Amino acid sequence: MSTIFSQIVEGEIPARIVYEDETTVAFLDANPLAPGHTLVIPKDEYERLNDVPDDVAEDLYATVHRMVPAVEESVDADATTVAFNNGEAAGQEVPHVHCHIVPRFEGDGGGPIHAIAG
Ligand code: IU
Repeated sequence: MSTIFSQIVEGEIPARIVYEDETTVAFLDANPLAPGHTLVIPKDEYERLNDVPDDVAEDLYATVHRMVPAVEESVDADATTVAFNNGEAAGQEVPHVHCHIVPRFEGDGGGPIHAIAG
């Protein structure tokens, strides 16, 4: 049984895909913590960052690096919180590694890491 994110990769369920290359996809979070909240995932299924091979990790980081300024620009954010919930005890709900890029705004009231909780 594939993860919900694999189903997005396969086009089996809809998502607002904002970037795609051979190994990674970025799409808008369905329940955004802020407008423009984006998730970056490897196309292949790995539960945790610990499971991701080096070459895929490089591609994943390259996509995050590319998406951060794009996300900030798209919603005129002042900053971004960029984080992985890596494992259940850290609040990871979807067992397919994903990086949150959450737009942040001056005075938005979110803490440095608590913006990602849940
Ligand atoms: P977490 O780090 O595993 O807690 O984050 C999962 C995220 O996936 C969370 O922000 C959800 O809103 C998001 N998400 C989604 O975008 N589309 C879905 O179909 C499901 C979860 I399920």
